[in-house]
Amino acid sequence: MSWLILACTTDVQVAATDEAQSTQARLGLTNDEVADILDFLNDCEASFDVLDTSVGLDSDAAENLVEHRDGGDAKCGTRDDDAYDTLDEVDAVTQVGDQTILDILDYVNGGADGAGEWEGVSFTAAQQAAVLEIANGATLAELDKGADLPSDTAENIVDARPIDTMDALASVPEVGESALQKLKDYIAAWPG
Ligand SMILES: [Ca+2]
Ligand SMILES: [Ca+2]
Repeated sequence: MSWLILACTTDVQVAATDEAQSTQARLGLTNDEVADILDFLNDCEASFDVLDTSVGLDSDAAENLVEHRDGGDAKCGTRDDDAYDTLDEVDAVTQVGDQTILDILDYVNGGADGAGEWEGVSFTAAQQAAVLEIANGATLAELDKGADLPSDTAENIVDARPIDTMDALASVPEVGESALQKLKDYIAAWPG
């Protein structure tokens, strides 16, 4: 019986620690990273469209984040705004989870020099532009044979046009790490 009591006690302690730990500590973020996230979210430029489309957040999370910041008048930059003072305040917004915060961080980091990572494949700003050009301008044969994509992946890319952002490209069905890597490798060879 004693082992059971011990196990229960341990569980309670773990739960209590999780509860007390800040979101920042739990995700292992630096103070600079947290400051960047808060600055980004508190800026009126971070509209629903930016959060939903550019950052690629779940639309409910994007809507709730903007609503919280903008306050009752639903306008950013007015007196009733409720700025995000801590990462815990961000985390407490409905539908916002760890992945939401990490997605925002990715976006904020990418914004610094224009580089970014999608499905684990990193792209410089120039590579992003080139890959989007290919995604929008290459023929089906070029995508299929030239870039060596599976034919259904190539067809999905053509069907999804226009593809305006890397997030949009990464969210095309069948486009994952392998396809993005192949498109990246195809930059130098694409005749377009
Ligand atoms: Ca307001
Ligand atoms: Ca606040």
